[in-house]
Amino acid sequence: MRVLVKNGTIVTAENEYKADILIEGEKIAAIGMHFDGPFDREIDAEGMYVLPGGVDNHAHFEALNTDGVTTNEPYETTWVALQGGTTTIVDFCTNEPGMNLVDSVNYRLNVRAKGKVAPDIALHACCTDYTDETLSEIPKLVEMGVPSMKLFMAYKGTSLYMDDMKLLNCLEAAQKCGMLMMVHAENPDVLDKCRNDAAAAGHYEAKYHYMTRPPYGEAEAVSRAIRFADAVKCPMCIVHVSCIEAGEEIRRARAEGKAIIGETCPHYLVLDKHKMDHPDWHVAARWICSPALRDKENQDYLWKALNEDWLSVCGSDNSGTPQAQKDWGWDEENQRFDFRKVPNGCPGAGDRLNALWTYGVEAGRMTRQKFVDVCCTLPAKLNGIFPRKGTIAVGSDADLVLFDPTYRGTITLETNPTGVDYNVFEGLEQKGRADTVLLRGNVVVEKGKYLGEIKEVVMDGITYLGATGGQGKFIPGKPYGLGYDLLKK
Ligand code: DUC
Ligand code: ZN
Ligand code: ZN
Repeated sequence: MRVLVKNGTIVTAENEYKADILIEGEKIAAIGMHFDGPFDREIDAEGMYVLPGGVDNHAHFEALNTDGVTTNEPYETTWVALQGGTTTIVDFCTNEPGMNLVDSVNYRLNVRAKGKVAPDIALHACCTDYTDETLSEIPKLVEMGVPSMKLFMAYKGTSLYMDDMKLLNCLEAAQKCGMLMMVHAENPDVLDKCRNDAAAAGHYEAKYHYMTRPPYGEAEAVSRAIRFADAVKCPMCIVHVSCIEAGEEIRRARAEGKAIIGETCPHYLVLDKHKMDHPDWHVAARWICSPALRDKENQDYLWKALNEDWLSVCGSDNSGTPQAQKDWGWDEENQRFDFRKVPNGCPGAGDRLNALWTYGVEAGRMTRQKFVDVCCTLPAKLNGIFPRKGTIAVGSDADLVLFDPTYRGTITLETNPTGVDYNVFEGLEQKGRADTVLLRGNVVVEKGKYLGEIKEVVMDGITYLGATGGQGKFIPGKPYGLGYDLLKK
């Protein structure tokens, strides 16, 4: 197939210019003007910005909770990411019950996700069951194209929790083979103390979720993680940074030349904690995620941090927990809602670009170049999939978003599907949207709609809005990504 995308304005992390893009097969063959036909297809991008396909650094599909139950939407729902302009998700592969990480990666790619993923998919390992084998698995994961791993400093008392010794051991092993370490940084004892105190005082409403996850608990864990990473000289990504206190730790570390990358998420940039004050607990539970949504005052800071690059990437942290599972918050025995029983996480892969464009670019808080950098280019560099992904260049995969800056709308579940039965951004104004999306040269979204067949998919007795025939490919990541470049400075 020879496809010409013509008359658009190409936007990359460094540049913006009018040019046509010639696609041959799955790759960008040339960028320029006056290409000779014939073409199998010509796509007119007049009035559109032509952006690299989005790369989502942080997606959870079919994630397992501590009992090995999936509390996240199935892979068939990943079409919502494509519809929102994200052509590659970097998904987390947790341990399957009783399986090591290497086998879990194989199981995820060959069983769970096989033939179901709509965008392309890269993987982070996510150690949720540290065993004697874990450290020797780290170089094997890297060889398999999984050059990053997440560890949880929170959730003490569960298999997710990594104490400081395990964390240090993993950092040492990762540093030897070019793996990036990622951490969920919250101090578990701070959380447990606050949560126990709230329950003892009879406080179980959703708002106690944010009241018992104080910013200092996040900041303390961020600061400890940074010290460990720096001591071992292992680059680290602090994921889902939600507040000023945690961001300041990262700003200082980067100013000192430490190889630390910060990630924040759209929900921290545009939503605040009062969403959880909703009088109906079913509704309030939708915004229970970790770290918690914060006071509005944090938002300006997070935008500034992205702009000035002490937070570098914006991942969705898509955790589409359906309402039926949010409703696990109902404590039948005591006949009351209990915020501690609600699975943590919000869906957001579909609205990541919409939120960043509307409240970043359109609001004058970031340039289009910066938008591309935080949503596409830096996440690809971080995960070792650049320049195949994350930019518009000759030889890169032809993942393109024709972004219509004139679109105006209001976010609703119908217009902005999430795969589950609610949208946490419901009611927000939206300016601009992905009009047409190409994945490796194939048009998969037109006029803002995914072209595949949408159908109901049932997983664990819950119905989701899925799509058939996932065309997504596994994109193996290379080790020694962006974090290691910082280390050399
Ligand atoms: N951490 C995440 O990254 N996502 C959902 C829940 C959590 O604790
Ligand atoms: Zn986390
Ligand atoms: Zn996450």
